[in-house]
Amino acid sequence: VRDNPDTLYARTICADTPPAEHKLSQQCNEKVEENIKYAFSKIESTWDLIHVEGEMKVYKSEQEIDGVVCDPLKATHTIRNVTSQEMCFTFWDVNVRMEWDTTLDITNTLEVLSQDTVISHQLMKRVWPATQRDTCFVSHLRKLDLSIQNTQDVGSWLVINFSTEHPKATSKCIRAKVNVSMLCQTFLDPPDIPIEKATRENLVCKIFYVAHANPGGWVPGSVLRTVYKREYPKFLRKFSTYVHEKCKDKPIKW
Ligand code: 18C
Repeated sequence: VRDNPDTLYARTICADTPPAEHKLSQQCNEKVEENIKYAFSKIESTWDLIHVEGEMKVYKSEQEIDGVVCDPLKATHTIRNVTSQEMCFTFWDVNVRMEWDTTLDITNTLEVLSQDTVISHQLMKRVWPATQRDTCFVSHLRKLDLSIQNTQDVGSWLVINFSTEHPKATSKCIRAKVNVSMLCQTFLDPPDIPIEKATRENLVCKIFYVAHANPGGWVPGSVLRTVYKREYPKFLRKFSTYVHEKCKDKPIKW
């Protein structure tokens, strides 16, 4: 079974608590599977390493759709002292998004579909000379069960942010389309320490972040690639520090 990647990925979505049902459940399930594949797919020769900073590595794969730069971005990172749940919950929690996402002017929650799924409408900061962009996307938090992969992790979580339409999502901006995911796994260091004895010092969190973004209209490719090369590492740095600081004096959330 473990040699068949499709079986492997399909089995990973069976978490212990089933996610809540709502009108976009089916689409969430499909996007969860798709993004688990993206997270664990090997970095092939089509990917360029564009940034290295300690444990953080950021890759892009050059892609244009109808002349518009839509480069998929993939980043891996490892940070200490936090769990996968703490990382993913914070990434998903709209109440704190403006505290770490410095690319945004506004985030608005248009609809709460369930306790783990919301629809967000966001205005991004304008980058001269391009027209301002907005996004409207479903944001879904999911606990995973990766035991079939026989990894040593003690907990794995995923957030997916994928574009949708909503009647309340109105603006004069150009609508960008996104399919973004953050998958995190918690490991213990040393690996054989009993989980009930673990402190924050024993936590290691591995992060897989993948972004597929279509700017929704032409922007100068060189400007976009320059902005991406600066903004994605900045986001990973800022977000990791934010979660680290926020959790350091709190009980561990497994
Ligand atoms: O994942 C992140 N944030 C999530 C929660 O907000 C969510 C957001 C996804 C957006 C993904 C990027 C969409 C890009 C659309 C194209 C914009 C074109 C702009 C024209 C530029 C010439 O999942 C963290 C996302 C970190 C994103 C980094 C790259 C985004 C670049 C867009 C630039 C806009 C602001 C730049 C800030 C400049 C400050 C002076």
